[in-house]
Amino acid sequence: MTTTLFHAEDPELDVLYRQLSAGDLQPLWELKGLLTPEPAVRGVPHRWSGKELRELGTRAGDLVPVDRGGDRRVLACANPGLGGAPYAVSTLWAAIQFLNGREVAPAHRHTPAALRFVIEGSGVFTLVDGDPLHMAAGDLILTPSWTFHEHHNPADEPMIWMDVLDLPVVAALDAVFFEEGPSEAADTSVAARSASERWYGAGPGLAPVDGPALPAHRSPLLAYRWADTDRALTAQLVATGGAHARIRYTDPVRGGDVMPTMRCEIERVRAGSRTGTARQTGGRVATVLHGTGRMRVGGETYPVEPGDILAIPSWTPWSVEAEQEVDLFSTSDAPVLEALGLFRTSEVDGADR
Ligand code: GTQ
Ligand code: FE2
Repeated sequence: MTTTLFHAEDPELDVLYRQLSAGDLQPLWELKGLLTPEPAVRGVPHRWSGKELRELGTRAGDLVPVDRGGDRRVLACANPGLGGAPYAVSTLWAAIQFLNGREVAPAHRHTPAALRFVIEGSGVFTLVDGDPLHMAAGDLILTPSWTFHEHHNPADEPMIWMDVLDLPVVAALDAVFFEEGPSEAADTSVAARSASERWYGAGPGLAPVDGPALPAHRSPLLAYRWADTDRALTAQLVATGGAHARIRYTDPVRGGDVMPTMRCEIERVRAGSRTGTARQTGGRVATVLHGTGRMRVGGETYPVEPGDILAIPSWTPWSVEAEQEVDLFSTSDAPVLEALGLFRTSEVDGADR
């Protein structure tokens, strides 16, 4: 197969163009849209309704066994601007995962990193390299790159949660590896608290002196509990007396982002107030944990309620307006852009974002 063939009026140039094509070469002067004044973003603003995600996830739970397709019953959010790619924005996978009562999604590991954020329910626990992490509403659970993970639902009720993965970034770097986990049954005599939390989740500013070696590229804490997050949001609103609080989930020892490719944040917007509008390079996916209101993303305005997932593409201004107090969790690929010196932000109105 030869590369694109360009044409020219000038017969000699036209010959050159044919030779270039045969030689797998392209003339830059004929190429459009490479060096754009601002990012040419293919993803578009989008909202997936939480109600619909729940209904369709439940239907998949009735119809599809869990061992089909990567051993996970997952519905991927496919941004309508991305030509059918199963990505919420060009750099992030977002999905809902549905696990029926008594089901197990077996162990595997992959180089793309994942996180889970729970909107409602509880009961499932995820084993991350053998460490059991309970999942309940408002919790953030990490499954970093190349850690074995499996999901167990010992309860009778199904459970649903949101997954976010850096898969598009890892795929773009041609660095995807995957392998199945050990097939022997995991130890499911589950401790009340994960080892990661016992060592690193003791409390603000308290780190073990002789703890297990810190993992090189990610937080040693794998579960961020809603009770702690809620307390931090509440305290920040008291501290500022304002109507908008924002928290970043961090490595409790070294202070950086929880994983090298994904930044996790949560914000609370008081009933009746509105955030400023700003934008940043890199994609973001957000989900509503509590509350109702409206989100503006680019030129779109979406009414939002719990469970909704929103795609906020790179360099797209966005803001939140709360009717009832909103708690909004979001993940962005900001750490990647920062590491590469490509992170930019700009306020569109209001300093508050
Ligand atoms: O739970 O292990 O949404 O491997 C996509 C790929 C979830 C998982 C996803 C996965 C998982
Ligand atoms: Fe996985």
